[in-house]
Amino acid sequence: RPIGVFDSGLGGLTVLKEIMKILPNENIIYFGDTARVPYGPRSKDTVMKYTFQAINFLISKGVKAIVIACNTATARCLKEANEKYDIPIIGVIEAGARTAAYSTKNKIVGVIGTEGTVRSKTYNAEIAKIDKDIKIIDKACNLFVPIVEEGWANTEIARLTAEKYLEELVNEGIDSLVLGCTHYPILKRTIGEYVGEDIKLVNPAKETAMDLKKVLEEEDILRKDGNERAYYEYYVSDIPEKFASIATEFIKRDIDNV
Ligand code: DGN
Repeated sequence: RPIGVFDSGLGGLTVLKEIMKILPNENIIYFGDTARVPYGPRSKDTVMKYTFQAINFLISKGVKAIVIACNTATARCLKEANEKYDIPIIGVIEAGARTAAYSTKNKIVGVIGTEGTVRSKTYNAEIAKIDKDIKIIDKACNLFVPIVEEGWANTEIARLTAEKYLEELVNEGIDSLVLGCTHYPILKRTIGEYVGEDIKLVNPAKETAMDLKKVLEEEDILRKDGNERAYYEYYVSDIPEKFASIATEFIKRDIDNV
């Protein structure tokens, strides 16, 4: 049976990419709610309603486990999803929080994400579970998502925007920065150039893929090396005009079976 990967739109393809690398044998069904993106500014109830609809859709496709690749949806309703459904459902925040908590040396961590993610304080709570002495400086970086979708990740506009949002975090002395939104790994170079080499950028997608592997092993539902190649299917609730260009930017490979 396949794995389901869900995101509010196409940003979750950055997470899918990491899952494909770490679990190359797994069949995957991706669902992006492109008709209703962004989830960032929406209320908890609305994000939960949309997320449960997405989970129901993936379950109707026969998935054995689900990754909520969206930080906003994870922040708003991962807990509720796990209470409601029987199959394993994991989000992206625990993995990102854990990586940041173990990588910081001076115990000052930056967290950036959408309004919904930052307001929910889910990263803060997860980091505090590991080490309550870690100081967190968080910031909603609302312009990053449209900048990435416009294909401007490596431009002067992106650099100036990064400076505007991140100056305060750098001045506060963070030594790790969680890229707490699916789109932000695309800005890694621009952000890295601005904050400098001494600040570690944490991409929760990588650790999430490792977590997924662990869950599949524990549940004994890992797909063993088969003769057949893994298949990937993509579903979206709307085909945006710029679907192809945005999708390839996120996943760096051709997208078929949409
Ligand atoms: N996928 C969302 C997230 O990771 O928070 C970003 C896009 C959005 O819904 N605003």
